[in-house]
Amino acid sequence: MIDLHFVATPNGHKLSIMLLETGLQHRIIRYNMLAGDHRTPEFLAISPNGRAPAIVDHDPIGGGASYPMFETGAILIYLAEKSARFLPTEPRARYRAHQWLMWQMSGLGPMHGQAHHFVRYAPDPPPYAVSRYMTEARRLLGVMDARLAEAPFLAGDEYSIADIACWSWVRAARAIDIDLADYPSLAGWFDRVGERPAVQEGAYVPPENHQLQTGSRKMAVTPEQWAMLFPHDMLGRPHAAPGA
Ligand SMILES: N[C@@H](CCC(=O)N[C@@H](CS)C(=O)NCC(=O)O)C(=O)O
Repeated sequence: MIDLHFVATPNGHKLSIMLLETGLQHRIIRYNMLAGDHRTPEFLAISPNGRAPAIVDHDPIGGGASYPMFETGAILIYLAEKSARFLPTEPRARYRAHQWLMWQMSGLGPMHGQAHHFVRYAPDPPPYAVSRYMTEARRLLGVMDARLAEAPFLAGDEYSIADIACWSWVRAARAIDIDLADYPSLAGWFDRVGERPAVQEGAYVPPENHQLQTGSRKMAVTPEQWAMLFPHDMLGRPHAAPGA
C-alpha cells in the first residue's frame, strides 16, 4: 500500500495520475496548503524540504520498513520501476524519458510555477518578473511543441513518465492566459494524453479545500493563508518571527 500525501496542484496530479496508470494499490491523504497542512512535523518527517506531494510506500522495493519519498521526479521513477511500466526498456527511449523528466523538473515546473506565482498570486507583481517568467513559460512550451512535432510522445513512440510529469503543468498554462492553440503539436499531445482514463480520473482528484482550483486568474488568498503558503509576506518581506 502506498500513501499519497496529496495536494491538488500540477505536482500532486502527476502522482495521482501515475498511481492510477500503474494500478499500484494506494490511498490518498489530502492536504490543504492554505491551512499549513504541509508544515506539520509529521509531514516534514516525510518531506524535509516541506514541499508536497510525497509518498510513503508500506511495501517498498527491496522490502523492509515503510519508505518515505519526496520530489515527484524521483517518485515517478520509483513507481515506474516498481510497476515496470512507463519507462521504456529500449535504451535511447529510456534515457530520453529521463531527459524530458529532468527538463520538466528543472525547467517547465519551476518556471511555470514562478509565472503562476506572479500572475495569479502576487498582489502587485513587478512587471519585470511577470515578463521574465511568462516569456520563459512560453519559450519552454515552444521547446515541447518542437519535440512533439517529431514524435507522438516525449520519449518517442511510447507514453512515459516524462509525459505524465509534463501534462498537468501544460494543463495549468491556461490559468496564466496561455493558449495551447499557439502550439499545435503540443495541443495534439495534450488531448491525446488527456483522453487516457487514468489521466481523466487522476487529474481531477479534488483538493481538500476547493480554493486552489477555482480556475480564476487571480487567486483570493488572505494574509493568514499567504503566511502558510509562502516564506515571505505579501510585500515580499520575510515573515516576522513568531511573537516578534
Ligand atoms: N520539485 C518539487 C516541487 C514540489 C512543490 O513545490 N510543491 C508545492 C506544491 S505544488 C509546495 O509544496 N509548495 C509549498 C511551499 O512552497 O511552501 C517536486 O516536484 O516534488
